[in-house]
Amino acid sequence: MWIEVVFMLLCTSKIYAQTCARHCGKKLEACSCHATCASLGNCCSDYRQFCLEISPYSGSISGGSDFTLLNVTFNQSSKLTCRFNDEIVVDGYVDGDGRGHCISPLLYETGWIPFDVSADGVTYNRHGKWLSVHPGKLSPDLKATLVNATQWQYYGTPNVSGTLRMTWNTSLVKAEKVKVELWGYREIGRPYSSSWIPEWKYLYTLGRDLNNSGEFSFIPEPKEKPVSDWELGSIRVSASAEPDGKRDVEAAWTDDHALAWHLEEKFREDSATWALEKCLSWDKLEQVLPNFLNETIDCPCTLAQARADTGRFHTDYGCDIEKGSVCTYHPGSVHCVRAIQASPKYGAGQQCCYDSTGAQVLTSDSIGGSTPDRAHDWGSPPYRNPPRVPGFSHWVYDVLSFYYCCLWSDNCHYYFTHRPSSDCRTYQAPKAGFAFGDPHFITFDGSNYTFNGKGEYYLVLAPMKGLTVQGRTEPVKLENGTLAKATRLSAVAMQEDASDVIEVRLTDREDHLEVLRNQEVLSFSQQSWLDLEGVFVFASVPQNVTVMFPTGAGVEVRARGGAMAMTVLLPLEFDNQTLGLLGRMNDDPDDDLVPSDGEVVPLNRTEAESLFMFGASWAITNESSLFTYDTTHLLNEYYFAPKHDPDFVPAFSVHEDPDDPLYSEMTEMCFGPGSWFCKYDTLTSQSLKMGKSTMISFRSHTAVMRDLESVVSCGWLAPPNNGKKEGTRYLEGSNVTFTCNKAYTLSGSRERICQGDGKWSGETTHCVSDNILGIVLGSVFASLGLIAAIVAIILTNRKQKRKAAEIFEQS
Ligand SMILES: *[C@@H]1O[C@H](CO)[C@@H](O)[C@H](O)[C@H]1NC(C)=O
Ligand SMILES: *[C@@H]1O[C@H](CO)[C@@H](O)[C@H](O)[C@H]1NC(C)=O
Ligand SMILES: *[C@@H]1O[C@H](CO)[C@@H](O)[C@H](O)[C@H]1NC(C)=O
Ligand SMILES: *[C@@H]1O[C@H](CO)[C@@H](O)[C@H](O)[C@H]1NC(C)=O
Ligand SMILES: *[C@@H]1O[C@H](CO)[C@@H](O)[C@H](O)[C@H]1NC(C)=O
Ligand SMILES: *[C@@H]1O[C@H](CO)[C@@H](O)[C@H](O)[C@H]1NC(C)=O
Ligand SMILES: *[C@@H]1O[C@H](CO)[C@@H](O)[C@H](O)[C@H]1NC(C)=O
Ligand SMILES: *[C@@H]1O[C@H](CO)[C@@H](O)[C@H](O)[C@H]1NC(C)=O
Ligand SMILES: *[C@@H]1O[C@H](CO)[C@@H](O)[C@H](O)[C@H]1NC(C)=O
Ligand SMILES: *[C@@H]1O[C@H](CO)[C@@H](O)[C@H](O)[C@H]1NC(C)=O
Ligand SMILES: *[C@@H]1O[C@H](CO)[C@@H](O)[C@H](O)[C@H]1NC(C)=O
Ligand SMILES: *[C@@H]1O[C@H](CO)[C@@H](O)[C@H](O)[C@H]1NC(C)=O
Ligand SMILES: [Ca+2]
Repeated sequence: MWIEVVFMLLCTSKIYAQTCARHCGKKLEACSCHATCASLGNCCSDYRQFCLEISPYSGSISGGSDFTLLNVTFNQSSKLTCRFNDEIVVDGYVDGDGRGHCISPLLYETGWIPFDVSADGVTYNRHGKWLSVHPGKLSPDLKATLVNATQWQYYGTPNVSGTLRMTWNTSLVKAEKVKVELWGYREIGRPYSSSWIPEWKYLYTLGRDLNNSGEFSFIPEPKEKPVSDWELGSIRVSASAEPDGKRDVEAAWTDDHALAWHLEEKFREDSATWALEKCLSWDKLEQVLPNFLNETIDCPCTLAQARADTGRFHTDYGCDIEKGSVCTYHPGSVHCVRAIQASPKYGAGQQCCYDSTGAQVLTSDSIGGSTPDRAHDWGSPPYRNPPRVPGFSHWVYDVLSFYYCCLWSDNCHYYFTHRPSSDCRTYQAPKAGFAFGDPHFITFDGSNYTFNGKGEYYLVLAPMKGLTVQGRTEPVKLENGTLAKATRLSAVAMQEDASDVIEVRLTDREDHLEVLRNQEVLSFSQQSWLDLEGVFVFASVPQNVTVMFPTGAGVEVRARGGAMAMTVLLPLEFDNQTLGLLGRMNDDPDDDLVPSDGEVVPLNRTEAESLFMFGASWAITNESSLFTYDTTHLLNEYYFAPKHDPDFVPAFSVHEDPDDPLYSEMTEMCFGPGSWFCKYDTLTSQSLKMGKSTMISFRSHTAVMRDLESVVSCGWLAPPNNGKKEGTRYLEGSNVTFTCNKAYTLSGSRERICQGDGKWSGETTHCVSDNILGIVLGSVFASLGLIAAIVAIILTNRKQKRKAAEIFEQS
């Protein structure tokens, strides 16, 4: 209550707006409350009307989740409806306790979708938001499962038949009797035009009046056209009482999948021929669709790079080394990543796969190679039009065709012609800036310093790129409760252009981070990945948070031993664009420390005070602050206090005293590179634990820097015609050797080595036939063949012309 009083009294618009925003769950400027003292009372008393809390707050993009409206009761005669995105109206109901429920609808987009609630079907006076999630990022408990996915995938191909089985968690459908329906997905209209739209259709019912036992088995029959033309879809389990094919009813959906099991009889008779025909027509289509390949980002050269460049690449859930994933579509690979951002014009995606030695796997060498995607699997804003529909579009343009060409028939070369792996010759690793411990800073250019100011500062300010990262420091508490003369990082807040503001802060629970979006705490209980406005956030455990922006900037936050460590990863496009505590990024460590208003401070440890002045100059203001001040402590210490506390004078140096009881353990623990930071932090905080976490953070940063080191790639080498090559690594020092088939002689280099300048040693390798006569005769026959072919073409052409003329005359 005291806080509300403070708000009333001070009536500062920023804090006021933040309060409203928190309550309304909207962006500051979109908040329906107005920033005046008079309306404050209104906002606070009836904000529940504006911002419904719901449970659960997220579900599949396919819809069908029943969610409860919390903190509001309805009477039984209410006719409840929910309206999503101002257009999709779904029925709700009031349960026995007077609590309202709605069912989430099918949405062709992911992220937060606003909805309004009406108790009379006319006035929509309550507002909330629903998080729509990509099926691949949804927890498996929230969907129906295809048991033995391989059997479903290949059903109807030679030797794959039998009974198909699926299961679901019965709590997903609150009904005794259920039915099982098949729904199909396709995209219609002219590609890359506004008529290109998604279509989602009820096809037929597989079973009805079944006990809701959580399990369904059936022996699928081949279907006839036109139903069998639906090759992609998903199975829905819903209450038997609902009419067939009714949209947006409570349901459990399976993952989208290729409907091998219901394709026409012809597929079962000869699946390879059927699939080849499909593969060829996809090949034709691809030839006329625009080429997106030069728009996608190049793959990292090594597995280490791919896993360290977390601002631009993220684990592909289908092939994840951490989960021991079987890489179904990428045999021979142990881990794949996807480019996080879709390409700007075409919404295309990039995927990069690596083998157990850490080398990239290329489609030109292996069926398990990395492949780019016409449609990014995760979709891309504005999402609702192909090829940007999350999940579905990717299936249509990149996955079904893989089934046709590679899985159901053996014609993968067609697929790889249009989806060749990117090599890594133009890949450039990002640069990393780092803040950790009692805060020490390692700039993007690798210089380091310690700054123990207390306040809120710009860590990165890159106005031309629209990126701001701010950090808050607070004094370290000693074990006996007094404050040390040192600070630690306790929160970071960031934004790029007009994105949602993301804040990550330490909480009272040790090593648990809290993430706020526009001043409101986010929950990661249902999924670890959130698609937000202009930013993605990933948090699989409470200690680790990754924030990813469209420019490719990434921020990694770690809670470790009571302190926060933070890495900012910036692509090279940020060169010359950054200022702030992490320095001016331009490959020159000597000019890193530019105060906000002045000349470069030379890095010189003996002048801790001038460093302190440098740090202080980067204090933010209340106007520029991205932070949330939602406790009296934060209000007093940071909002109504100088942003850089002039009264807080840290210890500029520490004294190592062999009589100190911590001394021996400390020297044992703090060794090697980074030991200075470890000792400093142990002594200022009088805590071995703090020193230890500093040491771990430093080593973790060193490992990331090593992983990001640039690697020279010479690019793929083709095997010679009539010969073979050995070796599929193309990085500096790699060695590729060539041999020729019998009756051919090798010319050029037998062995080529990738050199430091990115060029292969030696010369192009050829295999020359030993039988010169063979070549001469061969070419004679070839010429004869050519003449015959020309004659044949002329004849058929004539025939066709005649035929065309006949048809023309008839009409
Ligand atoms: C809303 O209801 C939930 C659960 O019933 C409760 O935990 C929460 O505190 C309530 N929120 C408000 C603002 O009353
Ligand atoms: C239910 O609500 C409506 C409108 O709010 C009201 O007119 C009606 O009297 C209420 N019925 C009961 C049983 O409370
Ligand atoms: C899955 O189905 C395939 C194809 O029918 C079969 O070969 C395999 O044994 C099945 N696996 C399991 C675990 O049942
Ligand atoms: C199917 O099974 C037969 C007999 O076991 C075998 O000869 C054939 O190779 C199998 N076909 C495929 C595609 O696995
Ligand atoms: C089914 O879902 C409920 C609620 O989400 C959960 O508590 C339960 O453990 C789940 N059961 C199974 C078998 O996964
Ligand atoms: C990609 O290629 C197309 C035509 O081939 C060209 O118009 C376009 O500028 C290229 N884009 C990039 C980013 O190189
Ligand atoms: C930090 O910078 C100092 C010079 O200011 C240098 O001697 C030291 O090696 C650097 N430490 C690390 C870990 O880079
Ligand atoms: C707390 O501990 C520090 C260092 O161990 C010491 O300097 C300080 O006097 C102590 N304060 C109290 C109140 O005991
Ligand atoms: C969290 O981050 C640390 C350090 O970067 C890493 O070692 C650890 O594996 C991460 N944990 C998870 C679950 O990703
Ligand atoms: C950064 O600025 C320096 C000096 O002004 C210039 O030489 C360099 O090319 C710039 N780098 C980029 C990437 O713009
Ligand atoms: C650091 O500053 C001190 C005092 O100004 C000066 O004597 C010393 O030479 C400087 N050291 C370096 C490496 O610039
Ligand atoms: C290249 O590989 C071949 C065969 O593995 C080996 O004999 C040769 O010594 C290698 N050359 C170099 C320079 O590593
Ligand atoms: Ca620099």
